[in-house]
Amino acid sequence: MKIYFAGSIRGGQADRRIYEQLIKHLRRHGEVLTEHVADPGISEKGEDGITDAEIYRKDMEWLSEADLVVAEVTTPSIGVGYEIGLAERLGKPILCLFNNTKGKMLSAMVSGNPRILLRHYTESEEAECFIDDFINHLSADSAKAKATAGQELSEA
Ligand code: 6K6
Repeated sequence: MKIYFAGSIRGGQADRRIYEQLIKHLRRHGEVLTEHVADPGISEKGEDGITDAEIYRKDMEWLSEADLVVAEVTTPSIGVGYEIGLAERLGKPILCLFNNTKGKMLSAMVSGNPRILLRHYTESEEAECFIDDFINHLSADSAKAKATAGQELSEA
């Protein structure tokens, strides 16, 4: 399973530690394509010779190949909002996690979107349970769809 994790970088890295924990947890379910989001030096890394155009191209490639998207949306970020919008357009299952304890307001473009599964949490352990539920339901749905398709083929 390929997982695209989105979290604020230039929007602010106040929640970087929580991204680190969530990414570590997501690794139990599959390959996290975007582990660098929790990298402490990431906002300065563009200076290593990787251009913004290359970052954009690579991230769009990863988003296209991802099976699902988990976005931590507590710190508002243009990049994360863009990724969520594109993931929706590509038909990817999306879980957004919002930390209630930080005194932030969530954009209505996330909270009002019926195609996004939004979960509010207070502790990272709670967010991890939401991740497990989200991924386990998706896996169960896909197993059911495969079984139905197999049955239809054998009846044809
Ligand atoms: C690493 C190597 C070279 O440059 C870097 C640093 N920049 C980024 N690397 C990878 N993905 C990025 C980078 N900047 C933004 N993103 C993507 O946008 C991530 O997937 C995040 O989910 C999202 C963050 O957007 P902003 O607007 O908060 O930066």
